[in-house]
Amino acid sequence: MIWNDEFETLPREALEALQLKRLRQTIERVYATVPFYRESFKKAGVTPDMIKTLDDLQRLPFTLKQDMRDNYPYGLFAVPLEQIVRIHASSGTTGKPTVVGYTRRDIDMWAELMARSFAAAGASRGDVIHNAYGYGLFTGGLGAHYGAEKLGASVIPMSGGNTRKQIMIMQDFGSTVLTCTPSYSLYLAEAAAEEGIDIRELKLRVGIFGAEPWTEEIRAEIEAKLNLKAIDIYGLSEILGPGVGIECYEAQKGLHIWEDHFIPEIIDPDTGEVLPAGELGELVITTITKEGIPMIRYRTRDITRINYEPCICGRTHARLQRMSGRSDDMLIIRGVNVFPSQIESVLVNVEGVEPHYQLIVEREENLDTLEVQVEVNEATFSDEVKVLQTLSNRIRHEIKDLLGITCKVRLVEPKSIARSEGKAKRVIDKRKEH
Ligand code: DLL
Repeated sequence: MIWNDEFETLPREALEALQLKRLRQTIERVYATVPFYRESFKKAGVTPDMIKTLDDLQRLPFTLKQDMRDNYPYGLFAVPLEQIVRIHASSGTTGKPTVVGYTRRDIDMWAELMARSFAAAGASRGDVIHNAYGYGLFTGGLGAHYGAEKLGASVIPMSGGNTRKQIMIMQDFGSTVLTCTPSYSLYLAEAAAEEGIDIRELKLRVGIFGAEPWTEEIRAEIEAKLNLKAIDIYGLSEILGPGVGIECYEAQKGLHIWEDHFIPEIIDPDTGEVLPAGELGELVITTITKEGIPMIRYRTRDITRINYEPCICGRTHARLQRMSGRSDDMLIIRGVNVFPSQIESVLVNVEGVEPHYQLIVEREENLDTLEVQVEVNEATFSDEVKVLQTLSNRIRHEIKDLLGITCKVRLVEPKSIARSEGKAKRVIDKRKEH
């Protein structure tokens, strides 16, 4: 269902005119209120009056996560703290978190975009939305919560964790929509089975999964195991939180990025050059309606491509291909670029193993080594050693065929790899510890 016909189906020309108007207002505002932007624009020799077309955006410098860290905690805010009604932060793996602030209007806009996203995913009032994204500094929980209320659905604010209780509540309260990370949805299915409950029999019909990379293969697995339609949702705290983009129920092919609020660009991560539509590169986003912390050409590090072709759902907003990972998650193993998602797509197609895996990277005598640890299912686990040997050889060969690298494959016991209640940790790179 289309939530807001006025904006979601705007013809391209009108959409771009709106973007330009909002972009110019944003640039003027940040130039006047945020010293960081004024300085960086000056260094690039740009003043707000020079932004006359959407292409002029390319004259502006990028904003990096490091710039947020350098201005920790409130340095990039464009309004005084009295106007900020909510603060979130993303947990950096190293150092201080990045802090974001929302004005009252930002919160309303976010709720609106999340309601829009829920509607695009096929949810509506009357749905019981089981929200298992974590509540707290992480944007997932509250972001989805406000959107679900705005939609008019009944939201269950579960947050992450307490997995058994989640299953009981889903069963007793008749949850119809599940929101959590894709990895947690599989954990829920597994935990339900342990309780003797067939999760496929519950009322769940749609799952809205994001916050971590996942593959088409995992989608198929989730849809089969939970008996629902799995929709991909994208977002990041620096830009908004969940609801920057979402797949539509009709096509399930690419995430519509809400272009009346965000301008996407795809760049070559090495040169910073803007790439033509359809090419794979790093996503850069400019916010054009945010008040608290507007972001100009923010380098997301997420790798995708953009598609402006019309979609069968009728929305005119461009679509981003499913994220293939983050450029900073990309492993370089003996000079070969490897995304964890590439290994995942091999594993998910192998009979006998489960989609629970971890990649351990080490350096031995100056040589990178990769060990793929993957769980086998109960039936395979009790097979003879010879069968297991054949299975691990097969995985090793398939990875070699796809990526050209030799790795070690270790089949591990069912349920021995730690389950996550939020974002799954797939890579342990021990090289960084030395
Ligand atoms: O993960 C916001 C969110 C919450 C999105 C709930 C979707 C659902 P951060 O913690 O700041 O915010 O992490 C943002 O997570 O730059 C991507 O690398 C990754 N990510 C988010 N959604 C997807 C997705 C939230 N659908 C970072 N596919 C982003 C792949 C995703 N990666």
